[in-house]
Amino acid sequence: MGSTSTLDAEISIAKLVTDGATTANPEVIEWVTEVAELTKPESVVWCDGSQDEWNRITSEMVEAGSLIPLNKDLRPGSFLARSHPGDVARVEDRTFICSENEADAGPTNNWRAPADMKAELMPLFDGSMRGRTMYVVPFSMGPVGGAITQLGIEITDSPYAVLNMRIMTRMGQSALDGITPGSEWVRTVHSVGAPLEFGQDDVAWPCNDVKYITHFPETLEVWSYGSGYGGNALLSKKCFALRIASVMGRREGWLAEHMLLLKLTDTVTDKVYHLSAAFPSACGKTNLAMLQPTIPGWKVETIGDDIAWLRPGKDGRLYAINPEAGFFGVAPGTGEGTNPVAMETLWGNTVFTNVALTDDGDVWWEGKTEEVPGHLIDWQGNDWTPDSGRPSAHPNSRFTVPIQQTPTLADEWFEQDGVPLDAILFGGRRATNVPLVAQSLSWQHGVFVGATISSEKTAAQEGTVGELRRDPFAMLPFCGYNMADYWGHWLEMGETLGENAPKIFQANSFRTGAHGRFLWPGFGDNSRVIDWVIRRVSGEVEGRVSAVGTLPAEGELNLDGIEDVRPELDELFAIDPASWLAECELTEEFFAQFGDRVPAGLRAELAGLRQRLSS
Ligand code: OXD
Ligand code: MN
Repeated sequence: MGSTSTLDAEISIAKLVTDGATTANPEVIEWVTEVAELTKPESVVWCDGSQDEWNRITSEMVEAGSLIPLNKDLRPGSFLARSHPGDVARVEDRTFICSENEADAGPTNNWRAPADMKAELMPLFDGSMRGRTMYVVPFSMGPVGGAITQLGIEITDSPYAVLNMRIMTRMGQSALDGITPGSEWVRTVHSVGAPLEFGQDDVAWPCNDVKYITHFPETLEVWSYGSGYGGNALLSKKCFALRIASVMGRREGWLAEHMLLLKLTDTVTDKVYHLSAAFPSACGKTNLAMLQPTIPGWKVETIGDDIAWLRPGKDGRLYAINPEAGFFGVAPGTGEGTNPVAMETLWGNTVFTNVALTDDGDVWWEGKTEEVPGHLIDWQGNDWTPDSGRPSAHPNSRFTVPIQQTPTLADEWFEQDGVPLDAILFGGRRATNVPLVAQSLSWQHGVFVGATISSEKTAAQEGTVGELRRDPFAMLPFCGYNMADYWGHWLEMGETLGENAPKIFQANSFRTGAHGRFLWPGFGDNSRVIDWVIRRVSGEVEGRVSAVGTLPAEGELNLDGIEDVRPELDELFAIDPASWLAECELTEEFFAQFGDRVPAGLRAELAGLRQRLSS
């Protein structure tokens, strides 16, 4: 009797999957059926990415109290979501790389054996979608059919995740049609872990105290449980486009990077250049992605703000795409003064999460405007006034917005096979040592520079102020395999590219002088740094060689209009051998945790740096 009803239930779940299926690919149907049989949803929806679907899901969520529609005159087509207060950010301590061998995950990742992790996860996913709709979300990272593009499917029980995936990826039927029998694609499963048993009422933001963000690089799978938030739930982003893709890239000879991507046009010669840049969080990455130059002669256009995939093209150069289709940006600190382009981008069609609500049905966050509203509803739904003594928006509150709304979007975002890269920039937030800009002495030296990126801890972070936090290639939480092997892969890419390799630079606009005063104005004036970088690439300027790289020679950095910075130049570019040598000790300690997997080339670079500093 019992086994007959189990069989009946399985048949009806399989029927739920096949009834609405919009593909005939048996591999997809089989996988979706397996996940449905495990998670036991009430219904299954195959998403097509259409406007109708968007309208239907947003209406259902508004009806259910999970989305607040914003004032249609002020912010058309836009919504506010408020998360559970315990589900507001990525959970790095619950993020796991489940490679067969622990050493392949490396010392900077949490590791679990794949079989052990599956054994731990399956009971949690068993019935986790009861009473909910299971959405099947096919998506393309990059233009469908492009040379660098990859495809995936996210199964999720979160309609909030579906809406965000529609903004962040090319989601829908054409992606699904690209997944053909035998082709490679990434399988991702997401459940908020909040089944609705026996018709129980839902809450506005379902999630679970228990969270798992797990990656299976050998089988190209992601399983995420318990969180509805950002990088934990939009599995195309950090999970696929960085952690899984970095492993695919190593296997197949390309790179998945935590980099923004810019198009730069010299308006005098019309010559076009492309630059990608890796920055740890809180180092002005979004502002640089939407840079408004303060010097004439350059048009700067946005291709990407967070992730770039880089692959050698037929001509031997390194080509780049932004695999994403939207921005999932941090709201606080984004304002008319700091990033007018982002503010214009957010005119409508935006999902806001954990920002404050104004009395006229618009959104606000700290830094949006200089004038602070007299009354708001804060991110937790409570009344707020300027003397409440707490921020109105969560510090990690976000906007999700289609990239195509960016006024500075480059046509090259649509480019099927990507753009050729001329320069790669590594940034950090360093009060000391690191000069405003330096070109690496070779590709190998550039990889050493990327591998040793660091930021000084600020008062907002745990640990001692001034202590260095290493964030190699800004990939510390995002590299899906052993970080030392990743450096090795970068070195191999350099060998493949040879003379065609982009030039590598390091930049730091956070150097301070006496009393912690910033020496460089930053923001739009970073166009002056980029101007020098490109003039180095084109061979227009010579630079001067120093122990840590090639610096701008006297007069090469364009300071027109900010002549008051001139007296700071010595300090901005000062290289103090003693403190650099002390930093080399720390680099040696940092490398030591990777044991003999550190490529010999990087050890040679450390030795070379010490020698140059001592001579
Ligand atoms: C992001 C991050 O959200 O890097 O982009 O954490
Ligand atoms: Mn990021």
